[in-house]
Amino acid sequence: MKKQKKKVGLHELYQKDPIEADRLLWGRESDPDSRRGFLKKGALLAMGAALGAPMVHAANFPAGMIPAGLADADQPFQIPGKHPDLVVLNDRPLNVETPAHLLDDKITPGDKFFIRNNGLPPEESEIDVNTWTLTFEGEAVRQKKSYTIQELKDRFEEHTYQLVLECGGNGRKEYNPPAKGNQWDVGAVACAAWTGVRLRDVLQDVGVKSNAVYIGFYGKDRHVSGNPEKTPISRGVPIEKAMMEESLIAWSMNGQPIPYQNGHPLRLVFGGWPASCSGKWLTKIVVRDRVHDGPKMEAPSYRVPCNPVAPGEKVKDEDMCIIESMPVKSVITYPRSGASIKLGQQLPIRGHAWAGERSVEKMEVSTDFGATWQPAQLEPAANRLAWQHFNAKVSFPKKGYYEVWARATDSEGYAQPMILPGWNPKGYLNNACHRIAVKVG
Ligand SMILES: Nc1nc2c(c(=O)[nH]1)N[C@H]1C(S)=C(S)[C@@H](COP(=O)(O)O)O[C@H]1N2
Ligand SMILES: [Mo]
Repeated sequence: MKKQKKKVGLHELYQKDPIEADRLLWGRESDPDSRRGFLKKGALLAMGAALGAPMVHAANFPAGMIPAGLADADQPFQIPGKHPDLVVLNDRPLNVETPAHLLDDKITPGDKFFIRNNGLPPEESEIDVNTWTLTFEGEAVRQKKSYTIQELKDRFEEHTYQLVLECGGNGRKEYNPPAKGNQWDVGAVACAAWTGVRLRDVLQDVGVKSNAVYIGFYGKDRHVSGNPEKTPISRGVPIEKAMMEESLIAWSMNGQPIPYQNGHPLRLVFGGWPASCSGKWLTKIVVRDRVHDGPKMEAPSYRVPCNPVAPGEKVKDEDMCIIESMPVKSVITYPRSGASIKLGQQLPIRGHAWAGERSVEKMEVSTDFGATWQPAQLEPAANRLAWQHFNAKVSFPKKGYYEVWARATDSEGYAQPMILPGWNPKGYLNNACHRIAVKVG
């Protein structure tokens, strides 16, 4: 059976919030008070491309209105710069995942990189690479200090690492009883090559006191309520993780500026930890003398029961523990689920595996629902905290329906479970084996 994709249509998008819809689609800069707006050059080009011809009198076209040329076509809306087949789970805030077969690249390209926003990104007019500053403060810095992006580039050594970012809620849709939140399938994960400076080097320049326990981030995105006093998300990591070699303040993804929705012009990247730690549109880092307590640090956000619970059980906030390193996991990126082959043909299988702070030691595939497993070839990681690629060839004894399951085992001997792992109230950390359907005819 083919999975039902949720696509948000243009009309639905404009009905909810016409101004935000304009912004999403065209990057229209609008003044929320007068509800008027104008389109920037890039937006005009995008609009022209969608309409099949440039809109000559665009300056007179009212904000918040669907061009008739698009309103007739009942097409789903597309996010500028993103692949049209990404799946939109929510449009306010924007939450978009990548179907497994689109994760086939060894390094995830920007247009296929998932989006998980907790609030509304800064307006593009608020993003000026030349004046953007990152400020360090908090109980455990020797002095408050700010850097422009150029200063970061000039003063510190540049590093590039391939790092896996996976949302803590990736795989949530399988949990039963269901957990509230984005019903991610398997595609809230990606591994790109990130370039920037080590957070450690900058922290050392700022001067960190011995009482430092945690860092926290602040970004330039706004709360969905529109209340400027509210912060959509401010999470962080323990100082030990902040000081790791691969922990970056990045300005580039795959040699390009970071895509707008993924945190342009500056973000944190902490490979192997819930991606919620990796602050986008980064403007401030606080060095704390305690566990950071910004929005979505506190229970039950990004926490799981400290001890296993029965499905559906209520868990007290004080019994919820912060998620740190993510568990071992893999995804089959070829073929796409639903593939058909002829009897006698071998089917090539490929995908990626990752294991939080650990490495993947072994990769296996099964075509008989886990009764027997055959080893897959597993490549070493490009660097620590990057995902590893695997491939295998499988064959089938007779015509019929099969599933290919993939199972990774990490360097400590922990393997992915074949069925759902421990239920938890917020539906985090589902690392069950990925499976695809195959018909042999
Ligand atoms: N400023 C800011 N940083 C943020 C978020 C956000 O909403 N605002 N979302 C976090 C969450 S929950 C995830 S999973 C990752 C997603 O990164 P991506 O959108 O680049 O895939 O960013 C994290 N950093
Ligand atoms: Mo997330």
